[in-house]
Amino acid sequence: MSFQSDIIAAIASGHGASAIGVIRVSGAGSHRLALSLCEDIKKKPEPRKLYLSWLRRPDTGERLDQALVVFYEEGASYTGEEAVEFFCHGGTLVMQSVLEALIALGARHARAGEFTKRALLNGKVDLVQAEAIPLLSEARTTRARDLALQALSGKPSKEILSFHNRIVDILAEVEATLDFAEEDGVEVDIAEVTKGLESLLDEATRWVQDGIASLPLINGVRVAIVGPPNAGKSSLLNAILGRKRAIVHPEPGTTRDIITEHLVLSGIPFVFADTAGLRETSDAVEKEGVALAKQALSEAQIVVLVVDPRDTDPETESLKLPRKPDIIVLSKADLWRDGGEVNFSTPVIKTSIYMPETIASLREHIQRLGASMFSHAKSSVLSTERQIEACSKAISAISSAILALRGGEPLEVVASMLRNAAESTAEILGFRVAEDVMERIFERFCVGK
Ligand SMILES: Nc1nc2c(ncn2[C@@H]2O[C@H](COP(=O)(O)OP(=O)(O)O)[C@@H](O)[C@H]2O)c(=O)[nH]1
Ligand SMILES: [Mg+2]
Repeated sequence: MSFQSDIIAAIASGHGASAIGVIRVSGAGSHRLALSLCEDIKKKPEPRKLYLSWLRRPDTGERLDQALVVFYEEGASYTGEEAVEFFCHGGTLVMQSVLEALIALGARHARAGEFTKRALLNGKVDLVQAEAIPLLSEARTTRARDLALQALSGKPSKEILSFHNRIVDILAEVEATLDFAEEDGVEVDIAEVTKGLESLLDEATRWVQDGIASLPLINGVRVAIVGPPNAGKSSLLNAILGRKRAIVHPEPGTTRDIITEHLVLSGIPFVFADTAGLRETSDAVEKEGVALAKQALSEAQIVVLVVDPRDTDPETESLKLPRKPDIIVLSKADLWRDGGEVNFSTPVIKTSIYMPETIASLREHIQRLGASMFSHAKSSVLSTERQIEACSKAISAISSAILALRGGEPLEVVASMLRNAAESTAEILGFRVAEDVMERIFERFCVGK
């Protein structure tokens, strides 16, 4: 038996042995395809009911598992298509054999994210909701989970859609003035339009600010550990993590690649990056490492400069960096005596990997810094960098439209800027705008006549 339509199948639960493993099948014809594996379901199954059945490959007669099977009708599944889910025993071989049997029957392997992509195409979710799904499964903190759940709920999408509609309304007004320039009584109120756009601008600006403040709570606050070679950076990362992650060696220039590690400190996720020691070098690989270190430094939200005060003056070293460090660590404190207090505006912490209390105080300091930088982030309408970028494009288009209106530029110019703005907000939700704008304009057109 083979099925013509594009039925996709995949193991939907995590890898490795588990109590239960889920296999998802989606596409028109998936019920019939799945049923040909189910020995115990004789009649047409009712949707959304669990059926217990032995699974047997029809082509080889081989028994694969005893599973719970649920059937979803078109329009009432995750993807919006006719779909089936198998709750198998969670053995790797079991799940793999059931999947292979489905493939042999005519399904094909789903591509990454394809179920969600189909859900998007079938209007089950918009792009903001779709993007919340990986955020949710990757959430490391309750804050990240809350933001993802909020995005998934569709509430932010509604706000974005209403924002988009307000732009389209204003655009329609401007377009109407253009279309009926000769007729009486059709003229846009410039002051009113400008006011409307200004309030949109304020709102979008707030969204972007909240989004930027929230992203580190999802992706992790980036902490770059930088400093000269042999200062003890890798040892410090290991000590912070409480396990040996980075290679530590007395020879300078050991760390070349960036080593990143996630760590949650009191509910705030951090991504620590151990970097190659910053120095001039002729070694090609080390040079790459130094370039990567500089990049990590520029992308970091918190920069920790590590120096062994016996070798390096922290102040001079600090000045060499492209940006001021947030914390200066004077390392290997077990090997030196205090030579008087250092007087910096930057907080200075003395550490030794052999003095656990110094590491604890460094961790606490980093945690507090992260909390002070990002804890104010409230719930955010925007939850990914892509959404923030698209919203920023809308902001600049709206700003240009306001300037054009103030400068008395032709309405055609204003309209084209507003069209750009509407396209950017539509991009956040994942739909094309041209059609939509046309429809809205057409609606008005009819009413106006
Ligand atoms: N005594 C002492 N030695 C340390 C300390 N931290 C690092 N070292 C040593 O300093 C050398 C360089 O350390 P490493 O972490 O590789 O430095 P990096 O090049 O900055 O990453 C190694 O031999 C470490 O064992 C410390 O707190 N106390
Ligand atoms: Mg190192």
